[in-house]
Amino acid sequence: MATTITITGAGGQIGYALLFRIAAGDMLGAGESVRLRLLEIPQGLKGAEGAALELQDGAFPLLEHVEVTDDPAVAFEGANHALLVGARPRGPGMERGDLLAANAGIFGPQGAAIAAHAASDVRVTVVGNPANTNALIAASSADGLPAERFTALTRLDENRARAQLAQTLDVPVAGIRRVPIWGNHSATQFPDVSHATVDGRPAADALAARVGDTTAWQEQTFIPRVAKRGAEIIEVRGSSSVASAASAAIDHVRDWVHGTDDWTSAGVVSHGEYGVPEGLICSFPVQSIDGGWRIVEGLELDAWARARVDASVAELIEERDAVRALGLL
Ligand code: NAX
Repeated sequence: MATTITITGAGGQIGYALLFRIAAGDMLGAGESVRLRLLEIPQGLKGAEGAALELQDGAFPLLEHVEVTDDPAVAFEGANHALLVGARPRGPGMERGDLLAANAGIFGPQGAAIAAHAASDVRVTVVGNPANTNALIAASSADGLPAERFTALTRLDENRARAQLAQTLDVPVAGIRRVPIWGNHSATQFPDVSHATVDGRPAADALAARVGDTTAWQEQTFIPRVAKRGAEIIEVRGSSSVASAASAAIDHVRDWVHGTDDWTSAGVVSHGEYGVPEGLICSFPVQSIDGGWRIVEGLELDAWARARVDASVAELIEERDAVRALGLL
């Protein structure tokens, strides 16, 4: 039977980059037929309808059906996967509280609609920003669904970090593993190279040979480059990251379904691991085992790394508390 995938914000930029790769089988595999449900707000419907026409013209062998709607109840009906991409961007003069409130007004009702209408095995990937807190709001509104089914995308950050490390070491990115993202998908994120491997061997010595003082390099070069890569893309390209974001979302869902043979990164619910308050959706090093994300436990964090993780977690706590103060959580 075909897998039903709901994509919100499907008429937008990332939606356009995602849909064709999903239809081509890049996300679930070449043997899996898919049914796509595209959810938009009324202003975005034309964009989604246009994409649906092009999907039809792609004659994708794995694509069984496409439906476009602005009704969440219809969009999430029977969904096995929900990619929540549509979000309210920060407008002129908008304070952070306004942004959180506007997005709570989207992700709360969507979480409730997922709980009411989606398949019992539904897995939710939140891409729309602020992704971690949006995922928290959706999970909190989804009565009867375990919070473990709600994740926030931090795979783009990890892919960027692995690519930067590969470039610094002058090795192919495929050999670089274990560069987890800790914390929030924001400028406070902590991309952590301390456990990185190249072709299965620790990268620390090779890195020190290239950059000298590894901590100074991380502080001055690596972390700002990764954390501000979105802004760099906007500056160079003239618009935000789209294809790389869609590709990371595909990586995330594919690994969630098919498993990983090493660590990756995802925003998942904390059960108190590494002292992160229970219930927050925080990015951790994770592995996908038997269809679920497991946080990699027992890693050493030195005082410098600990402070980085704590700063990003503090931001997640602030976002949660701001939404709570508005009575939206
Ligand atoms: P676009 O503005 O091109 O598309 C967003 C679409 O969402 C629009 O078509 C809009 O009509 C729709 N939408 C808005 N509210 C909706 C609702 N309630 N239900 C359904 N659809 C709704 O933005 P795009 O470039 O596609 O980016 C989408 C989101 O991804 C943004 O929030 C962006 O900040 C976020 N990103 C997240 C990344 C991550 O790694 N987690 C990286 C890329 C990106 O910045």
